[in-house]
Amino acid sequence: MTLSFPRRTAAAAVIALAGLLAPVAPAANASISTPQAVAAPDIPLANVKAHLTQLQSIATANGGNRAHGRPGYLASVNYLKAKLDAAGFITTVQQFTTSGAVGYNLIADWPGGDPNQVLMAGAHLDSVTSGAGINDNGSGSAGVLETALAVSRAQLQPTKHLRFAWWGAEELGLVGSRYYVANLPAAERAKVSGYLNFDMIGSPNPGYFVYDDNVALEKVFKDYFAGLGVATEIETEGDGRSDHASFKNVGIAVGGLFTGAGRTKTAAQVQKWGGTAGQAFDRCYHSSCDTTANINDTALDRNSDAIAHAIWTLATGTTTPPGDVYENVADVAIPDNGAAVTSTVNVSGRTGNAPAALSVGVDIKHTWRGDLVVDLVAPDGSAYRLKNSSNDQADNVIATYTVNASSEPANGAWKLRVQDVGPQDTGFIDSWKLTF
Ligand code: DTR
Ligand code: CA
Ligand code: ZN
Ligand code: ZN
Repeated sequence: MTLSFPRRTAAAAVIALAGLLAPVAPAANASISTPQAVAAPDIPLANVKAHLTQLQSIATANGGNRAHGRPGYLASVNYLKAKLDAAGFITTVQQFTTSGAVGYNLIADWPGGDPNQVLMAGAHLDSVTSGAGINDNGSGSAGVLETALAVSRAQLQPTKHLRFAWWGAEELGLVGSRYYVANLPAAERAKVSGYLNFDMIGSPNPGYFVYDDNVALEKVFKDYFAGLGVATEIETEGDGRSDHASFKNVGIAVGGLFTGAGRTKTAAQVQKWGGTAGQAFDRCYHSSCDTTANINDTALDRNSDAIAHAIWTLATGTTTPPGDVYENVADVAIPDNGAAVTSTVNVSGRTGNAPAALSVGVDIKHTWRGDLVVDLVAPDGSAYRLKNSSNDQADNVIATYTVNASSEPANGAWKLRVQDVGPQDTGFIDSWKLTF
C-alpha cells in the first residue's frame, strides 16, 4: 500500500534539514540559568541492609527490641548520630518525656541551602516492644539515613536546606514528631516547604503505595516509579497513622512511601507487583518475627532510590523545571517490512547522568502502527524498548514515554530507532524529542 503524507512546507524542510546537520539547541523556553534538578545517585542496597543488620544487633543486645524508653532505642539513636556526625551533618538530639520515660528525636541538618526553604525527610526509629522492628521501621530509618549519607558523599549543594529526622515514640501515637512540630516556632514551621515520611518501605510481600496528600510531592514519586515501570497505588491504609500526620496537621505539605502492613494483598495487586495474594503485606507487623529476615530487598532498594530521587529532585531545582528539550524534526522514511532506521539527537553541555524519568516524545506517521517496533538508543548503544509490535491497526505513534536512563551519561548522540516488521504499510518519523 503506497501512502502519501502531506509533506512539510519548504520552510519546515529547511528546519528539518538543519535538524539533520546539527543538534537542535535546547528550545528557547528552556532556561539554562534556572538551577536544574540534578539526577540522584543510586542508593546501594548493601549499605541500607548493613544499617538494618546493625539495628538488628542493637535489638538483640538490648532485650530484643528498640522500643521507646528501652535501651535499644537510645542505642539506635547513637548509631545513626555517629554516622551522621562523621558525614558532616549538624545533629541535634531533642528529648521529650512520654509514658514515664525519656524519648529522643534525632535531627540532622545538612549545612547550606536556603534557610527559608527547608525540605525534610524522616522516619520513626522506634520499634514496638515485641520485636526488633526491622521493617517497621528500621527500613524507613535506614533508607533515609543512607540517602543522607549519599548527600554527604556527593557534597550536594542543594537550592533548599535539607533536614533529616528520626522520630521517637511513633508507636505510642506519633509522640516524637508531634513534640517536634509543637515546639517548632511558627516562623520556623513556615520555612518547611515539605515533609517526606518513610514508614515501612521493605515489606516482605510488598505493595508500592504513594501518599496522595500533596499532588506535587505525590507526582515526584509516581514519576520515579513510572520510570521503573512499576505501578503504584495511593496509600489508604493509614491516613494519619504515621509521622507525616504531625506535619500535615499544621498545614505542611507531606508525601511519602509505604509497602504495606497488616492488610492482605489482593490477586489484582499480585498481577502488578508479584508476591502472594491473600497474605498480609507484612505478616510480621508488630511481631517478634520483624527481623532482618522480614525484608524484601527489591522493595527496599526501589524505595531507597526513590527517597534519593525525591530529595535530589525537590531540593536541587527551584521549581519543577520546564526541562531542556532536545529535538529532531527531520523526516525519516521507514521502509516497509524492512531495516530499522534511526533519527539522532545530540545532547551536550549537561552534567552527570540522564534522569530516572527521561521523557521521550515521539511523533511517527504510519497507517498500521502495530507493525512498528520503537527503541531509544543511548549514546553508548544501550537500547530501551519504548514500543513492541502488535496487531494494533490504528494510525500513527504519537506518544510520550518515560525511561529510567539514570545509568546513562546525559551527553552524547541519542537515537530513536524504528523498524517496520510487517508488510504493506509505510510511514516516517516526523519528529522526536528528549526532555531532561
Ligand atoms: N503506623 C505505622 C504503620 C502503618 C500503618 N498504616 C500506615 C500507613 C502509612 C504509613 C505507616 C502505616 C506503624 O505501625 O508504625
Ligand atoms: Ca539502589
Ligand atoms: Zn508500627
Ligand atoms: Zn511504623
